[in-house]
Amino acid sequence: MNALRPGVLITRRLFPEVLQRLGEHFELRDNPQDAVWSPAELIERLQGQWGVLATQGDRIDASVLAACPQLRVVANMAVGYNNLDLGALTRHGVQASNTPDVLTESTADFGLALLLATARRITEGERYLRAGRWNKWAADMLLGAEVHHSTLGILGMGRIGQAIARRAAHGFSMQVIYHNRSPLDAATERACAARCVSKAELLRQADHLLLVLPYTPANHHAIGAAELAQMKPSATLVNLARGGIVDELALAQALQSGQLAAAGLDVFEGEPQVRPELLALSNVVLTPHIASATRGTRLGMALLAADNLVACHQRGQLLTPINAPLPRK
Ligand code: 8YV
Repeated sequence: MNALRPGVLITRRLFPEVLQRLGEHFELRDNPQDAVWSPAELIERLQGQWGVLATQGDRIDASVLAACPQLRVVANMAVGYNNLDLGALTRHGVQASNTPDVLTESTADFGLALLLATARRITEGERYLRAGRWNKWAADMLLGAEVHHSTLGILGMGRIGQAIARRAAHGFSMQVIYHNRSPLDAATERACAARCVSKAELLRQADHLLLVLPYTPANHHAIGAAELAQMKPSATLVNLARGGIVDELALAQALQSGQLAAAGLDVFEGEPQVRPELLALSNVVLTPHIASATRGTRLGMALLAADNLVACHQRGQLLTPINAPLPRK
């Protein structure tokens, strides 16, 4: 151990390029087995570390920070950072960063893919074929919902929502409506060909509703029984954001009763566990949190997280900070 080089913990198995870059600056402690650590194991491995390259499965809150007083910086390899207690980090003088931009386009591609798979019943059709049930063509077999020229509702109109809107409007001739904390400026709205509406109108008008908003306590179960009841029975719901935004039990009931046609889910409240109520349904497409999963994008995310640690060490400044902690005494 070189006493002059700060220690960095990498909580999950990452790419060799990332280890190499970090290894030029830090004493590394990594996780080549890719074990998923309990909170106590995370605390144990964080002892004496200056920084951590974390992922969205690593909860870093007041209890972790109190137990790891030497920790100065958390580089989260995700654009979402609901796994971090930002208030506690700020109070403890710990800097934190996320990975915006690098994942926008591939996540938007996946949003469209999941919407198409769900509305056009692609995975259901594949299961049907593989089960040997396809023995004749039928005019009414596996009929799905139109995607082109339909109305796409987007809840949360950040970078990913905008990239999805551009694809939907220009590639699929969809009408795009959105709801966001604040409306986009006129030029961005024009580029996305999108119109800002109330949440109630979004729910009522959307043929397909895509969720891409950040997960905060305020939007826990933002889509619950009351919201699902306002949607068209023919509608599709796609969640790319975080599982906790949707009340999954209410969703399973709506899908089961025919109150909602179909759902595409890449994220789950208790992931990697998925509710049996959802697994039992054929009108749900389920994917294991892979919206950003291309090699180029995941490598870009990991390198950006690594570069944040390097920049913080060399200049005391993160590249993509998400808090502004008071200087430590
Ligand atoms: C990541 C994501 O793959 O960036 C996010 O917020 O949800 C995904 O792109 C995942 O969170 C890795 O930590």
